[in-house]
Amino acid sequence: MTRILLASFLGLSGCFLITGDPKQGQDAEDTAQEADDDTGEANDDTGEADDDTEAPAWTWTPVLIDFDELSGEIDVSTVYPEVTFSTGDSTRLYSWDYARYARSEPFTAYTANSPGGAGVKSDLTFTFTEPVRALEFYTLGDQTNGRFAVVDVVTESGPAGSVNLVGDGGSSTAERCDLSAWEHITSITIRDMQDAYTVNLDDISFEQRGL
Ligand SMILES: [Ca+2]
Ligand SMILES: [Ca+2]
Ligand SMILES: [Ca+2]
Repeated sequence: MTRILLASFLGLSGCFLITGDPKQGQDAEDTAQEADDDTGEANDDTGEADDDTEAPAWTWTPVLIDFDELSGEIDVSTVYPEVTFSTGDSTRLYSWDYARYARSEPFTAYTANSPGGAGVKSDLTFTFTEPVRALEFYTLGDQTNGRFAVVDVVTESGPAGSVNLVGDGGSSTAERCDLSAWEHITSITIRDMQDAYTVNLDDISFEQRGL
C-alpha cells in the first residue's frame, strides 16, 4: 500500500489505492510478504500471492476482452458472456475504432449516447458472471494529467476498496489499472469521471472463477 501511495506522489499514471485493504481476510503469511518487499514499482508483487490458500479448489480461466473481434461500432453491454457493462444513465458502452491509438487495434470502448457519438462521462459498472481475480484494464483518450476518476471494487465479501484512475494527459498513451490485489471480485464501478469526453477502455483481462 505504501508503494502505491508513493507512486502517486512521484507523478506516475495508472491507478492508486485510496481505501481498502486488499489483503484483508487472507493469511498472515501473505501479509508478512506484503510488508517485506516494499521497494520497486507498484503492483509487481501480486502474481502468486494467494496460491497457498488450502480450499476450495477453484479453477481460474483467463479471459481477455480487447473488443478487436467485433465487426464494428456497437453496444457491447451484453456481448461478452463473462461480464456485462452498465451505466447509471441512458448511455451505453460502445466499441469504437480508435485505430492506431488503441492499445490493441482497432477497437476500444467508451460510454456515449450512440455509436461513434461524443464520449459522455457516465458511471460504468462491470458485473462479472462469476467472480474474478487478476483483473486489470487500460484507459486512454485521457486529457487529464492527474486523477480523473475513481474505481470502486466489490468482492463476494462486499465493498472492498477504491482506487484513483490517474492520467498522464496523453490521449494516445494507455494507463494500466491493476486490480489484481483483490480476489473474488464480483463487480467494479468507474465513477466520478472528470476527463473531457470520458476515456476509452481497452484490454480488460481477468481470470474467471469456476469449479
Ligand atoms: Ca482493442
Ligand atoms: Ca478524454
Ligand atoms: Ca494517457
